[in-house]
Amino acid sequence: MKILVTGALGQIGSELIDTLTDRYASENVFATDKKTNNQNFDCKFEKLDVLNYESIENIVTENNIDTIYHLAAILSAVAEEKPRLAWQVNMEGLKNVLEVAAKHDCAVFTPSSIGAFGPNTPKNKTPQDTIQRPTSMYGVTKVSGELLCDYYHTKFGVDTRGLRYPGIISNKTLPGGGTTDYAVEIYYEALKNGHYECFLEQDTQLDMMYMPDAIKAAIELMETPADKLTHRNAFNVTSMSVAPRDFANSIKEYLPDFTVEYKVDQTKQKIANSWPNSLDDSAATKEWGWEAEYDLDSMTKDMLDKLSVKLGIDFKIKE
Ligand code: NAD
Ligand code: AKB
Repeated sequence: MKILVTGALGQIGSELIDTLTDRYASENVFATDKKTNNQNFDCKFEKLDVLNYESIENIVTENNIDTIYHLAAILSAVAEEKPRLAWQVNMEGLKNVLEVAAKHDCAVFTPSSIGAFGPNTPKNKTPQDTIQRPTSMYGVTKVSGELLCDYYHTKFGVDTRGLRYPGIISNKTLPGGGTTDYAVEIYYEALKNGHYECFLEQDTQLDMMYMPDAIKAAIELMETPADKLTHRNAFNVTSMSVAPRDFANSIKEYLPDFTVEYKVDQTKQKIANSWPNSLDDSAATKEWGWEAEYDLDSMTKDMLDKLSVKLGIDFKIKE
């Protein structure tokens, strides 16, 4: 397997690269991003703008790439500020990757999101196949991307696969401008300042997942034999359905003096309100054995442990 990753310096890419190089060997992984800042991957890295078709094609042909993890994208909050840019990067970028994949016989992994659902989607236990009429530009690009990936599979035979990721929590790279970013920031601020100003209302219920589960899901899906898959683009996956208040309470178990204030950002709240409360991920379980490892408490312990080391803060979990 020879793997190209786009958007590799982002929240997911920066951790996916480490797993891919461990699993498939450094010489088989090629990391790229539009940015070039201080990456220290154990594999080749090159600057690549996914809006440049020729550059993608050159990397694919020169390195015999057969699998592309396409992560370059504009996330929901930034997309709402810059909708034209979001359409361009999320749709043109994806189309370029799919075209190269069709021409050079590459498999493609593209994340979708809970953002691919909208206000008239069933809110609780949102089914795999249901109404998708998102109202944010991010959601418009995500549902269009799912359809485009399906199209390239049925029309051109490209092995496209995807996951509808929930909000992802991690401790290596900060998130890139989404509606669920609060769920990462809250851990940093709890350790640094003992206080967090949350931009969503305390009872805004959304699906979330810890990064190790997000990476595991991507790799497991890509390694599943094709004949097992009915829903390629894209599978509902989730680990927990939680609100800011739940994160606050989970952190207080280990930092009892932690406080949270709610200063709502109306744009982000509106996006969050249009997304499901909880996903039904049984199709992923049935078709390729998906199962999350982390729940809120085990994630909180690991986040506080790892972040305290990273931030140089004297803190130990008391069991
Ligand atoms: P991120 O914003 O952290 O990283 C995206 C990366 O793409 C950045 O490093 C950025 O420099 C790069 N990029 C932007 N424009 C580019 C371009 N034109 N060419 C090349 N690179 C470009 O995003 P992420 O959280 O790592 O998300 C990766 C994918 O997963 C996206 O499709 C996102 O929609 C999806 N997703 C993420 C989450 C989450 O919570 N992180 C949840 C659901 C879905
Ligand atoms: C965002 O908030 O934009 C992402 C997502 C859930 O797609 N984290």
